[in-house]
Amino acid sequence: MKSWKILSIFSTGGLGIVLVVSFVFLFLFTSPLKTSSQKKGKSPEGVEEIAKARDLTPQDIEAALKTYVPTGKYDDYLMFCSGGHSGQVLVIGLPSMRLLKLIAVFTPEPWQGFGYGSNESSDILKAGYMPVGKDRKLSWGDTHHPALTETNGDYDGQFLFINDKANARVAVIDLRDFETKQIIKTPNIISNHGTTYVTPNTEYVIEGSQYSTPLPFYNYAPIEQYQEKYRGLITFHKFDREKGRIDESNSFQIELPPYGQDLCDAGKKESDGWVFCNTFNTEMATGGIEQGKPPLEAGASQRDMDYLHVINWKKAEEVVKAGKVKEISGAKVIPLETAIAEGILYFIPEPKSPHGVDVAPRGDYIVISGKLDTHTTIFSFDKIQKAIAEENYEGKDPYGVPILNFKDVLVAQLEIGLGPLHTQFDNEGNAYTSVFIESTLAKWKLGEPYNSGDQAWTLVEKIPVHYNIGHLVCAEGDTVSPDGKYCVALNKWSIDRFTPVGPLHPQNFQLIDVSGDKMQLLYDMPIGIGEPHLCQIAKTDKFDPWLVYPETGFNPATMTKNPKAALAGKERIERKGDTVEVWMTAIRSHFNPEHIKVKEGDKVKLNITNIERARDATHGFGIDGYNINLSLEPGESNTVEFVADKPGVYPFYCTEFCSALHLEMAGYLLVEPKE
Ligand code: RUQ
Ligand code: CUA
Repeated sequence: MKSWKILSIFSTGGLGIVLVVSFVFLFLFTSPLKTSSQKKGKSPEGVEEIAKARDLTPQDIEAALKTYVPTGKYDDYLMFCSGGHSGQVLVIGLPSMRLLKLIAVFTPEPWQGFGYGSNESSDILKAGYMPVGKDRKLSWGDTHHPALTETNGDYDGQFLFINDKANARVAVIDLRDFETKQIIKTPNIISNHGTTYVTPNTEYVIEGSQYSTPLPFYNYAPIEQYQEKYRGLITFHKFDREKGRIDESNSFQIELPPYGQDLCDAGKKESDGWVFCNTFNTEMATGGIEQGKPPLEAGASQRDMDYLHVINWKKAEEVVKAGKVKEISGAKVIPLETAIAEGILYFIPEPKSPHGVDVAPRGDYIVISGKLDTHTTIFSFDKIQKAIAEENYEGKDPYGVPILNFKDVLVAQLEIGLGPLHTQFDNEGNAYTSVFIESTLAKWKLGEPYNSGDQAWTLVEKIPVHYNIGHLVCAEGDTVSPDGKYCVALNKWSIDRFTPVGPLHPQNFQLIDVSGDKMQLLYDMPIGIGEPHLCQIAKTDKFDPWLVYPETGFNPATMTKNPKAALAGKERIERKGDTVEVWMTAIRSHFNPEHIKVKEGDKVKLNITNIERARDATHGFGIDGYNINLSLEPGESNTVEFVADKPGVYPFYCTEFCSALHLEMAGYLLVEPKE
């Protein structure tokens, strides 16, 4: 009995309970210094006794109090994180750091029934396949950068975008039901990285390419012709907020030199209308280590400076409207010469293999960090505008793009540590930069008008993080009105932070309280899913998700009521030739109908509706042996089509533990042999 109890605690309780229980046991059996209650064989009682028993410092206790969210209470913030190679998005509550949801995006996901059988979610996935041959199927994605929709530069909680670096795709998630609605395979590029970022009113979703390839799509050119034939591209995906979809017919691309375009950020407030993108490899190295050439990493790191791309997207929009574009693979592309001639593209030298570029809350400063540098470098938008107006260039790059004078647009360079990457902001004029090589988080002060006098452009504090911090994210820290309060260090390595689980270690998200004078590390969250990159944190009250679908028979793929949905009292099976169409309802604890009789070779079309209105009363629908698997949330209608190509008897059942008689929620697909 006793061991059963312990087992059930382990299987149903949270990590916290497991830790408490294991510690108490460890303590009881190993500690020579037993407290009074333990001597009597009891667990430690009271804060002091527990703290002593668990060897907790006052700081640990403070951290625990700051992150604990009691049962039934909600988190203050939602954090949306890329799920890396899982091709998914993770939704995490702050400050508890509890994983609330995993959103299926680029990869089939069984629990949500995303991408199984032939139905609408599979069609969403399919729309993102590579347009070669017979649509090359893609069953993974490498998500990097989520972006919440913005209104006036602030998160509005309506939609979320995320990219797939591996195949140059962008997805749209609707935050009414937290489900993926659209996947776009971007024309003319095969990899991306500087995406997704949105303009301040989500006019466009910005996507920079990364590894240059020949234009157009799938064109071949020998690597020796890299400089002439290979190109970078930036895509502006037009977002139609009414429809909740990217509108490809109003999207456009700009041709760029074959430099490794990296991350981007949209200007805001005074710099609205502009986009800034980093590059590395302006050397245009292509590697070739096997031929005794320097490896790509060495070739791409020879020059002291690469080029920050400064792009006037409002101008580009006009140029597209005026028709000064080439059509390549169905996309409108502004040629490089046109971008230069029309004043759309400028370069600024930026130090040492830059990575992050981040625009300050007022849109006035652009912060750049060089991966091989010890500084972050800050440019002024005003100075950039002045230099452009005065045509004050230090020269042109080999493709004719004007290069502004570094010194003329520079405001400050701050020594913050080796390997700075990304920067976020708070509500008190502070910036926070992740320092990868050093494994620290650096807090520093922006200059006028955020801070004045000796305060301006000063390093305030650094704290160690564990380990190899990539991105960091602060509460609403890339908007026009950051919240401060929390930052999360998104660490690539965890090394010794967690109980070992084999050579592939979890990553480590570290929650940091930035509200006081000193930064305080509050919580380590192991991430054992994919390799997350960026997250965004938004106040919970920005979201207003549905708790059940608004009408019975609702189709999440179209976000409207499906006129053909199966409804209560209208369940039936109809045959037309060799097609059998079924209208089925699901409610605790039965499907109706329960027998589906077809003939071998029949096409089966199944319309199923969950007719429950109760919150959380989800039913699943799986047909054994047919790889069919749906999740039906209350009100949801879904369809699935398949060919009954194998005779036999196939049970179908509800895959969610929905009720006491959940096991009885089942039926049979009976496939009669032809003869
Ligand atoms: S980046 S490696 Cu966002 Cu620092 Cu993708
Ligand atoms: Cu419905 Cu289990």
